[in-house]
Amino acid sequence: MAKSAKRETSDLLVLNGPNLNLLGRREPEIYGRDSLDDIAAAVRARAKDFDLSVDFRQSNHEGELVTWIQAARDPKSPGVKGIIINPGGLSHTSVALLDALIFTELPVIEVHLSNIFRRESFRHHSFVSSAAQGVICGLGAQGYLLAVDALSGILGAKILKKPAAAKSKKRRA
Ligand code: CA2
Repeated sequence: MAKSAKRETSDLLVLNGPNLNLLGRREPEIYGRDSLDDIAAAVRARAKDFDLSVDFRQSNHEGELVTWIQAARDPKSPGVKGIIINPGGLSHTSVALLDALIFTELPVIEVHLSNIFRRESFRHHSFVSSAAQGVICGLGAQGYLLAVDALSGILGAKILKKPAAAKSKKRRA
């Protein structure tokens, strides 16, 4: 393959489903005050601690999310090592997202800002969960950071720098 045709890919693909672009603007009592851009910046910073790069995306369209997930396994763009996904409302409806995630054979962590089990019963089931190695819900934006920690552990990523919390704990010991 010619050098110029080689596509750069990130280590972690972080996907966000419908309406998550509205974060920080409505319903802060459920979803917190952080915007999606705030969360993206925090995720990139956390991943950097593990020497991992991040491709952070949001779409209101199921098909677009499926296309992005499929591309993560494209042999022409190898490099995606794991997926973090908050499928939004599609969690509770989308077999297509489930199928696409299974197809990638990549480790997947599913994240929800809110505790879906304390909410309406239709939110208690997520189709995506059966493709996920782990599911984090109810911890707000911190859930995304915990998902980065979990994936870095799963991937055995070379830890160049430890997260600040771990560093200060070590200093106290
Ligand atoms: O808790 C989560 O992260 C959810 O995935 C969020 C989805 C919801 O349908 C899931 O059941 C749980 C909703 C995302 C909508 O986000 C908004 C943010 C601000 C204002 C309005 C919607």
